[in-house]
Amino acid sequence: MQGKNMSNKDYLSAISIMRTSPAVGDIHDLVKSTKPKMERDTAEKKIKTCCRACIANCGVIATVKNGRVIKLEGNPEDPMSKGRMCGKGLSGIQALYHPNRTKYPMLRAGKRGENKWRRITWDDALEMIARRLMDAREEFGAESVVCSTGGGGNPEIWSIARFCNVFGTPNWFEPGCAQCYLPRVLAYTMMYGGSDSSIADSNCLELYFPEDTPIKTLVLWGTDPSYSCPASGGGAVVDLRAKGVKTVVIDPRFTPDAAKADVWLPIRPGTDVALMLCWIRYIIENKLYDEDFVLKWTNLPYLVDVKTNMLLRARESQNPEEPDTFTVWDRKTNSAQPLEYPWNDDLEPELEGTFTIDGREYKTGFQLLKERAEPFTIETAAKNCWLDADKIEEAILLFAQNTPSGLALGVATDHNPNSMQAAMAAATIDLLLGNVEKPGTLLQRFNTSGVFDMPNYIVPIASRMLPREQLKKRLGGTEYKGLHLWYAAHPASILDAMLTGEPYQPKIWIDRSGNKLGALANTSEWVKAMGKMDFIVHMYMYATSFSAYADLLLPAEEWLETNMIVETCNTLVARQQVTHLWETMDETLFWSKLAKRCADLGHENCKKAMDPEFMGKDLAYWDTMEELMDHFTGRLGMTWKEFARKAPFEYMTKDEWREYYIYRKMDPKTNKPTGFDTPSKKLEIYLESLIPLGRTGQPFSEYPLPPASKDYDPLPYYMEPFESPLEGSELAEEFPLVMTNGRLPFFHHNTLRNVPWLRELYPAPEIWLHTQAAEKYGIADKDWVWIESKRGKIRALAYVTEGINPGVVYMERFWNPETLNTETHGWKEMNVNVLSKSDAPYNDVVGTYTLRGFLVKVSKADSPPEGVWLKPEDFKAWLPKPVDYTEEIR
Ligand SMILES: Nc1nc2c(c(=O)[nH]1)N[C@H]1C(S)=C(S)[C@@H](COP(=O)(O)OP(=O)(O)OC[C@H]3O[C@@H](n4cnc5c(=O)[nH]c(N)nc54)[C@H](O)[C@@H]3O)O[C@H]1N2
Ligand SMILES: Nc1nc2c(c(=O)[nH]1)N[C@H]1C(S)=C(S)[C@@H](COP(=O)(O)OP(=O)(O)OC[C@H]3O[C@@H](n4cnc5c(=O)[nH]c(N)nc54)[C@H](O)[C@@H]3O)O[C@H]1N2
Ligand code: SF4
Ligand SMILES: [Mo]
Repeated sequence: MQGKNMSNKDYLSAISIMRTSPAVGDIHDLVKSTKPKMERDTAEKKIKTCCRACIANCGVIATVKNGRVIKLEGNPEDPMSKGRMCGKGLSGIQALYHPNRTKYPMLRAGKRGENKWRRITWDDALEMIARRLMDAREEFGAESVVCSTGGGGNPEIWSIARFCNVFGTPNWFEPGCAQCYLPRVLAYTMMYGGSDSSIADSNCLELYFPEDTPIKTLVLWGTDPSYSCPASGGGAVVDLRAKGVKTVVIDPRFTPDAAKADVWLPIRPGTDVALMLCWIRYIIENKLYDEDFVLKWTNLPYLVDVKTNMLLRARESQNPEEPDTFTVWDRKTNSAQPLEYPWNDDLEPELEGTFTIDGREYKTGFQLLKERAEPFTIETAAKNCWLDADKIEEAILLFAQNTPSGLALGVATDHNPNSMQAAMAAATIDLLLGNVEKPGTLLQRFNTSGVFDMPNYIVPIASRMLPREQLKKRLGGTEYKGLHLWYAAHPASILDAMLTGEPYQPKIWIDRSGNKLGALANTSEWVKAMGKMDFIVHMYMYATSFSAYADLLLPAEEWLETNMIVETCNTLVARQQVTHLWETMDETLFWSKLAKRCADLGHENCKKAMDPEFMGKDLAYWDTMEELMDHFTGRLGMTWKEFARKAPFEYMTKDEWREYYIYRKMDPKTNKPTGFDTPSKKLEIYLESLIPLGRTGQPFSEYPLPPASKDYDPLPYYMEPFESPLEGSELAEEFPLVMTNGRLPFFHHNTLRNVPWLRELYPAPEIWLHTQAAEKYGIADKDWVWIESKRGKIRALAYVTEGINPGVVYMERFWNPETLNTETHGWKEMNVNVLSKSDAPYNDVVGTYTLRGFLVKVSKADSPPEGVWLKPEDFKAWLPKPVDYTEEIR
């Protein structure tokens, strides 16, 4: 039978193992368990695990009685959270036993959006998905299958990339990636080769040792650890401040961290690179950088051909252990000279200058950086970024003179098209000061356990299995080659393809995350795009707005049901199944089972993925999570079970683990210092490697790819937000305010919006409005407000405050599970992503669109949106009902 003509029902009847289905039900009226109650051991057990209600992994002790989790508390053995937990983590029990959990695979029984579902077996569900995939592959090509996942920092993220590689589609994405963390990882990886500076992503590990870290100044740039990682990084910042560490906060809002800061710069959203270039200019002009370090350990003295933007090489290395030899301008001989790695005391390289060699013009990298920063004086930055000039100077001086210091860069700058340049500029600021691998600085390469092939990511991606011709079809993969670092496609290019059929039409969408309609920019367009799909699968813990438009729902495990190995500083932790409910499944296991089904249906690469010999270090697919875990714990000489019994434990002492100055260690193979993990072994502030990346995808893509439409720029540049509020902007006449977002301490992305005690604390999203703006638009505190952009209109509750830059408004993402069964499906009422912008311009290297820093207008509304819950008693319906069977694990 031809796939395109088949309905879900046809697919089900095509599956011979179809069982009689129970009655059709409402999405909230999921089938009650029929399993009998078991005899129970009534003793209380304490199980050491770790939380995953956000991307930190705080140590947890779970108390279990009768197979039920009855208490969660922090584990003081955890070196980062030190026994703290936040409200989201502590809500784990309400999330786990939520009455609306998706308990079994559920197939759509009515029309899309009608919300009628019937229970099917996992066997039937897998068979149906596999047949759909195989048919689509045959008819339209494997690239017509799009997969997506979620959760920024999800250690199982590669399980989806792996499945896509094995199945043959280049199209998987995450609403993070280009919008979260990838720009920072890419910049710090390419420029330094060690950790980046994101606190919320569990980096900046030096901060967790308040007892002896010498750090004196910490800059929190577009990050708010008090909300984004309260129990880990947020706690660390509190401990450091108590010890006298000074902080600078660069955030349009007076956040809890801003309230405690020594200097607060309430920046205009989207203008960070202008301010960063100003810091760079000031540091250079006032010689606040570490000159000796910059000369010896960065590539800034190397000569750059101004026509090609490439560094002048005296010799290309034939030995992979040795870097190329670059050229400097020697002051002593007034001539270009090769500089052998690492240094030559006989030379006196110029840091600044323009030179002519054989009629061609060359400049040092430093000279080019200086010229790039030249227009960004303190005064222009103050004007452009809506800041006070004196405060900017005070912040720079604190950072540059009260040292050691470090700049922690958050996700704010990943949320606009200037993303990659912001990460490059932030790294530059730290590196100019030599803030790297010294005690008291943030950029470090502390030791690791060696359990993982890639830090904290467990599933091998098997990238070689994606055929070259398929890789070339990756949507957005030619233009935004930075995405190949994570083997990912470009969300906005996927959206375009779904809507227009260009360059081809995606047909199937499998998503394993919360609510893409809350996370992706310009929600209404995504809803339209969903309408163009033949088949949509949603795997999650409960139904969300996304589920309303899906065809098949799969039950995912809550974190208290999952197993995972986690590395926290010098400690290894087991996130372990504390209980297991209904027929929920781990995402990683789902992809494994699906690959097996495709193999059974004759998919050659899926068959190969079952063969341990063929797969080698990419691992053959596993049948249980324990089998997968055993592989990695085997590296420590233990089974997963033994590991889980022992964890958490220190795999090396803290002092051994916290090793500084890795770059100076002698490499026995070359008898030279190890250097940094970059092609030149120097810090590549002049990021020449962006040029070959843009032209070929190397070193990240598996195969060379056609060039992007233009070369990427090796130095950071500033781009004014496309929707600019500055004078002369026509759009600003109608939409005068700049909208931005940031985290709330109550929810992780779109999760937990249905947890009674969290919604009681924060029933509806607030829009932060400056008192001046409130007065101008006739809005009082606690009024309902309409907020409108070019793309849509939503409501929120006014929070009128002095604590925000007067031209800026702020609101977090929100969706309303209580209106899931209405025609809004919960995404239309108060979701800031109805307003955000998914179309161009995009970041040139990674394709970032605009989640923060677009224009809106506000007006008073008469009432809240219909049907939303606001009173504490409303949320009672979501309290756990202790009737369902829960399985005892041990
Ligand atoms: N306007 C606006 N939009 C935004 C943002 C913003 O600030 N403003 N933020 C953006 C950012 S930074 C991001 S990252 C995206 C997030 O957007 P999504 O990634 O779509 O968000 P969720 O899926 O809700 O994220 C949580 C998911 O991760 C899963 N998860 C977490 N840990 C694990 C794990 O260990 N294993 C498995 N299998 N699953 C896990 C959770 O179950 C849940 O499904 O939203 C983006 N959208
Ligand atoms: N509670 C909770 N914790 C989370 C998450 C969650 O959803 N909820 N998500 C996790 C994920 S995936 C991520 S990426 C991290 C992110 O965590 P962080 O990196 O700490 O980032 P945010 O808290 O999103 O944003 C930081 C601050 O940026 C400010 N801001 C907004 N626009 C701008 C701007 O243009 N420039 C500057 N300089 N600042 C701006 C906001 O006001 C906000 O206070 O949090 C993680 N932790
Ligand atoms: S910060 Fe809160 S939600 Fe995140 S891992 Fe820690 S306890 Fe869990
Ligand atoms: Mo993120």
